[in-house]
Amino acid sequence: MNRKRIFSGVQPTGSLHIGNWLGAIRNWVELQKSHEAFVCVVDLHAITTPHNPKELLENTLSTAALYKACGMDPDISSIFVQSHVKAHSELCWLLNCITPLNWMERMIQFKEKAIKQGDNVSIGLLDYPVLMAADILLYDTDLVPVGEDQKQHLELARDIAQQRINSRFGINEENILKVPQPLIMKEGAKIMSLCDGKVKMSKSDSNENSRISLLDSPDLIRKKIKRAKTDAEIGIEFNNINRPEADNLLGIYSIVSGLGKEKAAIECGEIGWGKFKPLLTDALISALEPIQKEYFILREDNDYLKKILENGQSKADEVANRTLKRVKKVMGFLQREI
Ligand code: AQP
Repeated sequence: MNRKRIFSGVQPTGSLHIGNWLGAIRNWVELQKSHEAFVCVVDLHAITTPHNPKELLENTLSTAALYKACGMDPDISSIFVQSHVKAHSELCWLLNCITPLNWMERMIQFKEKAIKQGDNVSIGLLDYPVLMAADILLYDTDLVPVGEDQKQHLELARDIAQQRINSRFGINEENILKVPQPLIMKEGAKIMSLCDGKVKMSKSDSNENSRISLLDSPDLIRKKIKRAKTDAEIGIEFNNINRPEADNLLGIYSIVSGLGKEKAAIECGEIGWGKFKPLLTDALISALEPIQKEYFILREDNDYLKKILENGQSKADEVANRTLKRVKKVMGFLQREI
């Protein structure tokens, strides 16, 4: 039986944090057991805001190593670097030419990131969602596991596939591109900053204390959790709109402790922050320990890591080139035999 296919990726824009893990990678690890998974390090996306070349190189390798350390299995899933599969850039160009500009100007993430860039907004930043559409559509993806923040981009990918390719170029109502579905996980869908429970935890937040990175040492985790924003109430609870920090930190605890929401809410419902913070700290340190151990072993052997990425690339190339050929054919490009 054909397994349904998932596609996803993380930008190598910095050290991955627990939001990337709990909101994305952890779900891929579960999904790869029942789905065919294509996951890549989306390095082309990482240059849509100003970047440092040395950091891009290091972050690309560390992101790939973290995928594996978090449990992605290169024997059953394709793990690769986006820029190694040339079809991503080529399909992006084709889609650029048929996507209306006003669809792009509506994108919330563009507006938010553009404000931070001031006068230095690149065309790439505006084009980010079209590249993301190309990424997804190349693999005839059935499901895209994404955080809530990416829902609008996925909607755009669906509109491009359906309204701009299938409706315009499809012959005999046959779809050229598969229209993907979002897969938003309830738990961990949005992990918030440690400094403000209303703001998403993010790699690019200039305040390091706003996030727990997957490679933070136990001491650093302890310090960051100690400093995390709290309130004056006793009892750590979910769903109180006046207590976003309690909701966020209890949510993180419920996942990393393995207790789940119900049991975590009972355990922490009557304790104060002074008792809760050490519980959360210990649970985080224990959950990250095996990931960090495997990560540092992997980074000792960059050749092995590069081999994983090469194998992933060749599996990805095969599927992506087939889709690209199909799109080019219906758009009227002269086909080459080789
Ligand atoms: N805080 C979060 N909570 C839950 N999921 C999150 N994701 C990111 N932050 C959170 C999910 O991780 C995947 C990859 O994200 P990305 O790095 O490609 O882009 P991003 O969403 O822009 O992540 P950052 O950390 O905020 O990066 P920067 O600061 O570089 O922009 C996605 O599935 C995302 O939902």
